[in-house]
Amino acid sequence: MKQKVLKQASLPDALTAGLSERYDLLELARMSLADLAAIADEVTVVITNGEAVVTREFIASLPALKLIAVFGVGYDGVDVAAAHDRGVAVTHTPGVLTDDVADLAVGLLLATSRKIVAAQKFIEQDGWREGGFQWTRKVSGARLGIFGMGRIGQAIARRAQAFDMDIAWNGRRPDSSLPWRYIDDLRALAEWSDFLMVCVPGGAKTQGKVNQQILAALGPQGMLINISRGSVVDEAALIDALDRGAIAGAGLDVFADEPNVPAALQQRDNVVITPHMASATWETRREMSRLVLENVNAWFTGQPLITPVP
Ligand code: 8YV
Repeated sequence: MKQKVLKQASLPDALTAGLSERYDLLELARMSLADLAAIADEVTVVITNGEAVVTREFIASLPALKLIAVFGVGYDGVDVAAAHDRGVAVTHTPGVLTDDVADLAVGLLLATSRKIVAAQKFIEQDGWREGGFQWTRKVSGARLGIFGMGRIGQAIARRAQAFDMDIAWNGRRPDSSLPWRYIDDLRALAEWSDFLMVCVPGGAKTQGKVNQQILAALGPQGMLINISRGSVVDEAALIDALDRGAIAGAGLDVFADEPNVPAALQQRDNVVITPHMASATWETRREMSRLVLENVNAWFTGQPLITPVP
């Protein structure tokens, strides 16, 4: 008999198919509370994604649970402490998506500073016949402040070096093995930066860290780019800063309440928005799927997990 695996969030079709081949894959979205209760003590593995939430209560409702496999590098949606309290392992998909996220970060940086989306609208709305497009802001040689210098932050820094950008960063602690200047305080980093790039993980420790004060420090010429989690930025403060011209613009792949994007962040020529798609290329989604499947298979065959959350 196939083992029961519970799919708790949306996953790529190919991963769903791969899981269904080996396991009895149950979809939470198609189940009633009674359905769930009926199989709760047979579910040993839950698969979730980077956006969904796995609470302590949900973990408690599955007494046989042993593994939560996250399709994504960020696991801030999972109550990891609750999982570990219960002896439930958590895995994620680090590494394989680093390049894509860094690529989109640079894309948003360029699109925001050079107003690429507004420029396209300008042509489409026949503005060009009336005159030239507004001038924009230079990227090459500008100052890039990176908040969070993990794998993704470093990949962004390496790309930014090719643009001769001056790079500094802030994070939990300095790291002398890195070639980029550490600035001890986020506010000071924002003050120094032309572009502030948010790369820290989501979760309680970083909730609302980019607040009104940080945006004020970034200043009327500064631009904010966020490819991490919407929770890191105080979205109301960001909208207010944009309304008042307290910052010059923003490039955002993530939002506080996805998929709801405040109307106040839309239709602005100084804000570029994308639908949490930084890791969504065919190549990377295939690798992320492979890693999820390998972790689940490792669990069921008694092998060490490939990419456990520490
Ligand atoms: C995905 C992500 O969009 O890796 C992450 O943490 O947020 C993204 O790669 C997400 O996990 C897919 O649902």
